[in-house]
Amino acid sequence: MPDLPFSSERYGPAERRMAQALVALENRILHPRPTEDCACRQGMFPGLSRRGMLLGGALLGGALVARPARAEAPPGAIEYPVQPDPTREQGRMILDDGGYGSRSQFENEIRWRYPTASLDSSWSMTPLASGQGIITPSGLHFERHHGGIPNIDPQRHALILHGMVDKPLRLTMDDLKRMPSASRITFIECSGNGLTEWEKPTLRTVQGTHGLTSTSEWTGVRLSTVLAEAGVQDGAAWILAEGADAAVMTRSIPIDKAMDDAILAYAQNGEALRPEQGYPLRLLLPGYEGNTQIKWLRRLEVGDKPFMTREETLKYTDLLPDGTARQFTLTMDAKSVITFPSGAMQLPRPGFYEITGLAWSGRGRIAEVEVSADGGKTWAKAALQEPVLDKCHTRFRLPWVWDGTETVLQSRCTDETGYRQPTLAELVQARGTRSVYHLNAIQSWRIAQNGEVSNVHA
Ligand SMILES: Nc1nc2c(c(=O)[nH]1)N[C@H]1C(S)=C(S)[C@@H](COP(=O)(O)O)O[C@H]1N2
Ligand SMILES: [Mo]
Repeated sequence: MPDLPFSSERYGPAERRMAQALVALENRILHPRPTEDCACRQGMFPGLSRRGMLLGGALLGGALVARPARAEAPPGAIEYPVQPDPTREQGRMILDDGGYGSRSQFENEIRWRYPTASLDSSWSMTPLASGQGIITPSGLHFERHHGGIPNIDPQRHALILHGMVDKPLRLTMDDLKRMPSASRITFIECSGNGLTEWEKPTLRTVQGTHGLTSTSEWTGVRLSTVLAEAGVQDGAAWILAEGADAAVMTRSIPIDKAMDDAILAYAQNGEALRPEQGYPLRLLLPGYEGNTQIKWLRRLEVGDKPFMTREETLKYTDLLPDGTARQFTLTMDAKSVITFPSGAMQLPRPGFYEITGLAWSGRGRIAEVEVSADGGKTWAKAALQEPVLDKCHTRFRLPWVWDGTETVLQSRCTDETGYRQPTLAELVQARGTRSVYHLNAIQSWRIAQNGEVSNVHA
């Protein structure tokens, strides 16, 4: 395993091992790039090996993976014979898939598992490089589980609301679905997104450096509706949210956020939540760090102060140079990244490319994205693709002609509050070198003379 140059106190031995394992995993997943010149866009992307798909889907240390019956097809696809000329024979019949669709057997993007020591507790990352528009397919939404994925029967699941309320409630899934519903499209980002990138450019792909964020349309009941039903008492200021998984994950949520735009979500992209996203019920807190958005939600307790759980004292705090720590850093700062071209890709030759990527902010809409094609010396305004939504991934685009010389691509965004994404140097200046979470600095991709794209600190 390569020895990574993680020197500071930020990484303990366990984190160092994890990061090393992740680098090794990423290397094994990626096909060696074909050496010949390739004019097609397809050839610009790093290949996924079938072995890589297995590794990405599961594993570290020989664990067996459940494979579909027809093992030749990538996960989520069914293998069919390819017709020599599809205009000369009848196509296959409908409902061959049992009534629930699958993707093309030629598409093989998958989530990668972040190799934590235990298989029960890990992250998986969204393949942002191949994403289009702003919605993440449900099957590619990143995951973070502290105690595995519980399998919950919705008939037996209920949400308890108690504490500083006039009327404690026990709500079944049916009760919740009878209430007025609300939908919104919003991102979730784990505040650990990018944690390997503080000191050295470490992972090769944008999936590795930025894949702990995804966007879905979420539907459920506004938390304010349920709180109004229960009657919040004077002096209430925080709400404890608790999950029904083996981690019994708990976080304290300010009551203002609960009253503002929090949703008790039971649906994702038009269907029930995926089990990995918290089926049958999760707390959705637009713009807040992922950890607060409790999945498999079973209990809400209204109180007058934060509950000081493990995840807001030991974890999810940011140690500062003076020895104090930032705590309850709940709102995710504005961030952007170029997804094409991005790390481990190969530009076949000089000429026209459309640079594209994603920008998002926990504070509101993205107001502006600028792109630099000269390592930050000059910046051009990128076009923002509609829809540009509040607290949501926003797609940006900029036409670019590469002249074939070595250069560095960067993007930086500004949100509607005027906050602008910092450089890594500015972020370290403000936070010091001991933070793990909340890295939102500008990402740099170097284009080498031979067209290779790599992750650099510039
Ligand atoms: N009950 C429960 N809720 C949880 C977690 C968990 O382990 N258990 N992980 C949290 C973390 S750290 C993140 S980043 C988000 C991830 O949500 P996702 O898996 O739907 O992407 O869920 C949060 N909610
Ligand atoms: Mo997280």
